Amino acid sequence: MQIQWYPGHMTRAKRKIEADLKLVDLVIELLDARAPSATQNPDIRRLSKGKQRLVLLNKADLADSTVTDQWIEHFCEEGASCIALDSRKRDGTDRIRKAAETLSKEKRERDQRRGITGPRPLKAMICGIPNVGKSTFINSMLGKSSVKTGNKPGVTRGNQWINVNNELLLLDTPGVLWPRFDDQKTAEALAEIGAISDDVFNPEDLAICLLDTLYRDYRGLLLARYDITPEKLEERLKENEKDSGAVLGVRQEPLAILDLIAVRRGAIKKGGAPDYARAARLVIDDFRSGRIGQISLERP
Ligand SMILES: Nc1nc2c(ncn2[C@@H]2O[C@H](COP(=O)(O)OP(=O)(O)OP(=O)(O)O)[C@@H](O)[C@H]2O)c(=O)[nH]1
Ligand SMILES: [Mg+2]
Repeated sequence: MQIQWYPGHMTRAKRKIEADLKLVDLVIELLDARAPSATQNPDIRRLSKGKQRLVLLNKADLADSTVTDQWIEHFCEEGASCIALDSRKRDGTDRIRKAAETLSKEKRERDQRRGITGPRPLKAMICGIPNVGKSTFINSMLGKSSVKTGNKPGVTRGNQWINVNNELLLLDTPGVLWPRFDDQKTAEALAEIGAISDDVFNPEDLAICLLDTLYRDYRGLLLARYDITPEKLEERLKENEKDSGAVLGVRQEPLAILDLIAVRRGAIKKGGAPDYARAARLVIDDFRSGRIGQISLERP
């Protein structure tokens, strides 16, 4: 499956991020805890070189906590500060504030010594790909819903300063991706977690990719969610093989599982054929909202 998505507003947003980087003491980059590698924007990495960086693994409530711990270790080994969190809650805010203060202390003291500034608030830019939870995170730091959030990519459209208190200013930015995904595994993960507009890929193809990953890494959770026993799956695989013969190059299990999900959830068209498009959307939604379980798509 080929996926690319780089709408024009992202080019403008990237330019604005580049310009505003000069104004901040540090960059707080939100990654999705379920796919911390796929959700790292190489352009932002490049533009913010030389800036202090705090990595937040957001939506950790949806990810496999054992794998998240491995990612934290991985980022720490790289020399970054890294904290996992669920932005909809407020329990991580103190830790994050302290980490931001520690990271920017030296620069702010240096600026003051050079007479560039007097005592002033810490200024941090919040960046990350679309829908990763940047605005939700800012609201949690504020303790109230002040900036607009929404469960689709592209909610925030311009940079906006938020005064958390007189000591901390956060810059909310629009989610940006990069012009070409060299690796389609990255593009698939981005689509699976909802960072890419649902209009630019075929949900059935995406659901098959997702089911393939889940069947490999989280078989127990997947089969339990849809009441699929190994016997039922075996039976379905045999029926499908009889009907169509094995399709070369395509793993049969994800297809058979999608069939069984369609039946189980009543995603059936008039005439009795499975409604694959509906079943696919259902699986993708279940995954995105954590109903299949806590799942990580990538390991360090
Ligand atoms: N489960 C879970 N959902 C979250 C978390 N953080 C944010 N969300 C949800 O993710 C969706 C996107 O959140 P936003 O804060 O609008 O994301 P954004 O990064 O600002 O998105 P853009 O402005 O489009 O770039 C919303 O439905 C949030 O409720 C989290 O830690 N856990
Ligand atoms: Mg936003």
